[in-house]
Amino acid sequence: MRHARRAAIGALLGSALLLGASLTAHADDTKITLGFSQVGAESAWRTANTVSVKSAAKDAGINLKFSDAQQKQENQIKAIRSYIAQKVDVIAFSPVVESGWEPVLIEAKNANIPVILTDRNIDVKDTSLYVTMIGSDFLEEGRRGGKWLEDHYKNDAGPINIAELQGTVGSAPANDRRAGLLEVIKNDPKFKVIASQSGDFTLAGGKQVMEAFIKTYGKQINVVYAHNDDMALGAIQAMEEAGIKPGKDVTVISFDATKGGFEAMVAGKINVDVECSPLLGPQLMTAVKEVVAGKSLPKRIVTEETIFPMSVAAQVLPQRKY
Ligand code: GYE
Repeated sequence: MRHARRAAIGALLGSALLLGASLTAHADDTKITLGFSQVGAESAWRTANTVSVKSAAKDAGINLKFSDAQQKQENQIKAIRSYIAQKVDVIAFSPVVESGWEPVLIEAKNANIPVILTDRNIDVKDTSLYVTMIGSDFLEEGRRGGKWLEDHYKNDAGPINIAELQGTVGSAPANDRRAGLLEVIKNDPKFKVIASQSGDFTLAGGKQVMEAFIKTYGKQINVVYAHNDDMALGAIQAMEEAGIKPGKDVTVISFDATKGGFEAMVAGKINVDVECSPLLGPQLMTAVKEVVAGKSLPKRIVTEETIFPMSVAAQVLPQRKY
């Protein structure tokens, strides 16, 4: 009797467990799987972007496959191919450079896997190769930096010599932040870009390039136009080691507006920081869900941003999220 009861309870428990298991399995089946190929871990911006993508995926209940391409396009292409082979529901990636994406995106299209671009844009003729692009308008950011510069020197006859620390060669933010600056200053001959080189968006790269600039141009440099905060911070180190006061002897313009950039502004070493938000995760997850649900999305989703001059830095810093 007791035995029979135990057996009955056992059977009941067993089927309950089975039911539970099948429910979980079912829930997992319905979860969206997103394959995301990140550029790398080159900057504070990138680290904040990775955290944003991972935590937004978790919050949205999306199964995220994440890979870091170490700033190499070939690694991103490999990652995208493996996501295609794994039959993920959606592929998203932040393209390290603008060109060379057609072949792999055609493969994704043929496999019926929608592709979403985040952060950086690509240069393709057939824009049906991706669903939407979520990220900043880097050209506008460059214009904002350029306009601040013009205004800052409006009562100065010049010449104003600019040394440019470029981001990764061929990347959308490097191309467009440069183009935005040149567009603004082109009609004002007192501004001259006397040196331009890539520091690959890293602190070490920015420092190294700035050391070389100082050797060649010394005191001729009036402005450092750094395509991101990490390179600006590296250039600041190089200037200080050479006895130059960043923010005073040399005007420093930077991009991203990370906490590190803000701290340098509070210390008087960066004069202006053009905001570029890395917190794209929530928007990306919304887009992923909408694509899977068959909704049509705008081709371009632009992040809202502003510009922070040094004078507001101390007041704004406590509210910065990255
Ligand atoms: O400005 C830089 C990062 O693509 C907007 O990449 C991004 C840029 C950002 O390494 O810090």
